[in-house]
Amino acid sequence: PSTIYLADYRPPNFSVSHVELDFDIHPTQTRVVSTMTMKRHPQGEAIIVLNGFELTLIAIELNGRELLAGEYHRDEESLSIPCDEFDVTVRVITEINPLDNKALEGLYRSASMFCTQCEAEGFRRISYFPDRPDVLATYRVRIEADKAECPVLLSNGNLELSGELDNQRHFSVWYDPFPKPSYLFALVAGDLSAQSDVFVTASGREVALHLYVEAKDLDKCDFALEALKRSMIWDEEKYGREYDLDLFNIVAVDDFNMGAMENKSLNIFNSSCVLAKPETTTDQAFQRIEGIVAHEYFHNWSGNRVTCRDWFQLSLKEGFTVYRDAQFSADMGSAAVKRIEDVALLRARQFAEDAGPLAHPVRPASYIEISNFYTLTVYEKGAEVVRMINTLIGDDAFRKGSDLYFDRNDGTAATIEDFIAAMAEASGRDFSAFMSWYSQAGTPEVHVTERWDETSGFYELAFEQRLPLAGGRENWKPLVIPIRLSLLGEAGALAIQQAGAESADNTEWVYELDQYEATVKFGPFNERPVPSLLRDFSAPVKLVDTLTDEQLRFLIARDTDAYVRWDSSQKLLLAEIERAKSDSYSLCPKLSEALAAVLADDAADPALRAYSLSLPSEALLQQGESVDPVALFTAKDRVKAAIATELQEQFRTIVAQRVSWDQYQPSAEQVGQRLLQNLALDYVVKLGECSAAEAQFASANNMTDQLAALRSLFRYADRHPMAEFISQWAEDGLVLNTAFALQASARDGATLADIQRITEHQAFDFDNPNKVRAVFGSFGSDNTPLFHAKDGSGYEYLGDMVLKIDESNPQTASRLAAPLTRWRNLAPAYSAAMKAVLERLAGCPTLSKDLYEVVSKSLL
Ligand code: B3K
Ligand code: ZN
Repeated sequence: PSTIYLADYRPPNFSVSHVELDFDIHPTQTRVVSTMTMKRHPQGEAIIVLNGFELTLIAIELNGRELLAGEYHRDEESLSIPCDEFDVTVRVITEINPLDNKALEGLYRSASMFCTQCEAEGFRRISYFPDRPDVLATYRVRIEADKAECPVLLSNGNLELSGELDNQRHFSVWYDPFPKPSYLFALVAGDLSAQSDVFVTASGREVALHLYVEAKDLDKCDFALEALKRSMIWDEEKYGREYDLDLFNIVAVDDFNMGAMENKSLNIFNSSCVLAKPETTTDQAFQRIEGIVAHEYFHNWSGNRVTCRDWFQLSLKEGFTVYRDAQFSADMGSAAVKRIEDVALLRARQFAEDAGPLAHPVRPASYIEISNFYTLTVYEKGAEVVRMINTLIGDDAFRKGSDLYFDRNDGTAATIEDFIAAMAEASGRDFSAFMSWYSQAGTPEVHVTERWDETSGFYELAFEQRLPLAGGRENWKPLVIPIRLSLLGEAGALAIQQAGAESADNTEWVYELDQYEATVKFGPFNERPVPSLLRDFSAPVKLVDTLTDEQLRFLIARDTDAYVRWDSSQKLLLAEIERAKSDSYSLCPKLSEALAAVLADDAADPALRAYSLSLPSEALLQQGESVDPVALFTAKDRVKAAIATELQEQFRTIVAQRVSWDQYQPSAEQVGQRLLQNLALDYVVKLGECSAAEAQFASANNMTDQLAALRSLFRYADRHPMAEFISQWAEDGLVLNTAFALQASARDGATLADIQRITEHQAFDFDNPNKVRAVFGSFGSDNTPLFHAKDGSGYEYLGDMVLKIDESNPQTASRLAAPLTRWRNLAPAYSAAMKAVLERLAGCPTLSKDLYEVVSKSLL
């Protein structure tokens, strides 16, 4: 497989201004006729290059004349036509087989419906086309299908025409007036029911909203439609972005590689990311659904109206849109809670990616398969970079910059430079040094040391940034790192005499570290301050400080920044897990006191209290060198048991006084309360006390409480109601997936045969990404004892499954392989066994491009 480089970007020879697409849909033989109005670029070469993959070519015409075999060149992935004219019409007739398409890219069948997924390069599986995001065309799409099988026929834009045909067939014609790249094309045909609503935009445009689902799911539509309307209002108010068509459709699909897709006016969603009702959907899923609905909607501007010049610019739309959806979720619920959840994810998973063999910059310089670059780095770190821009220039300039970016680039395919230029112009700030955030991979460390001079009262903070990769400073430029900070005294935050200190009383300041080393002097003070650093997690860095346990406990108790309070408790818990590797471990009494105080603080947000008492994830623990995952797992379990024992009275009280609501709402208030109650329940079950959990399992009126009870019992008790749960929800595929995931993460005494048994359940399906991820994704990342079994059998098993899935669905396979790429971080015994599996995969002659890239780069 060949490598594509950013540095090689060239505009296309010919672009397409308009395309007429005609689909004659039959399950195994769908005919696609594409008529493209093309124009040669002034500097373009005299050759039309079209991409195409696994297509049956029936005929090709240039300006109305059918081309003979010698008049064009065709290989596995493209078709090119020498052509020295400037304005041409190209017509291509191809045939495809949606039923056999298990890669779930291009046009495929999911249950009884036909649907498409084109980002990034799926359109080339539908027809020959310049399948690149810098070719923007208007589309008219005619769909013809069997009327009984596919009563609903949808594509982008507005419905122009529909009608009946002979042979029980019918058709509809759609026209999308907004020029778009092929990756935003969509088509859906099937037997679907819709729940509908209306939204009136700020300027008075009435937009019809439809959520299309299978009839059995009609009772799971309310929440997503409400979330959509909230997103539409929010984007008008916060970013001045109004919706631009009279129609907005969402379709729920069971077989989908990702969460959802922002096709112009026809968003297609993985059903797990849109269908919801209290009985079957957890609080976390409700919040995820709200965030994803918003994310896809926000793409209408950040992605669709302004798209990306090439796939290296992916973070231009994804980083910005993730930042926008995070701001939205913060506004809809608790900003502090949302921030902590995002930081926890970034640290656990993006930091690991950034330290592993597949580390890449937010704007990668090269790729083999672009699907492998829809990563936490491009999305989540990309969003952190946009957040830093906002922090550095302030809210007003950020909004001005955003307006300028949309105005100036509307209807075009832009680059990250275009985004930064707008932000620079709106703020008057020079971003040249900042740009290294886009080109340097790895998580920087910021080392900070304090110096306190008792006699003068001056207090200094010395900062040093260390960049992560080998090669030293000559290969790296220092980054611009905004460090939001306060200095805390006995009576609260001290006034900081620094220019630009942010808050009205000068107690908070954003320090910009833009050198390798720098020292800042504060004071004089008449007491020694405790520093509160990187408040609200103001930059995606690892802060390495020398704070004592006592200072950390002070921050837990006294800081006003929720992130710093949480982070301080996580630091103490991490240190505690380290200590718990020793058999003679016992819980540090001072930590126990600090945690007890957090738990008892009724004035604080219950969600924040719950997160402060949640142990760091295994993904976080397993970062570092020569890691022994099983030893860490055991140590974490000891800490958990010790906390359960020490704080048992408090946990029991919370469980006994549990609040429940007749009217379930996924509101911040209820979600926080359930989080805390279910955390307490989990600790109580850890002590071996099961009755409260059993009662909760049986009587819960919502999935959050039912699943929480099941999870604790399943993990820590011998008798658990898993079988009951599975039979209760036998008809609900999405709930069964959560049961599969929980079973696959079983830790005590489970065997590989148990995992295999899950895949023999009748509801399991190797072709369905949600099910495959539920079982093998959970196995690889949540089942430490079995996956990291000393004999290497867990690695072998995941390797086998990845190979099996790669035969039909390379995108999903290559993602599932991620846990196998971390061998370099592991202690020698684990490392050798994991590497052996990778080498076996590497030796497979049939690997997809996707999996080849992941495996080969992991072994480099
Ligand atoms: N843009 C899509 C991702 C498509 C991924 C294709 N491999 C979803 C999103 O980020 O909104
Ligand atoms: Zn996105």
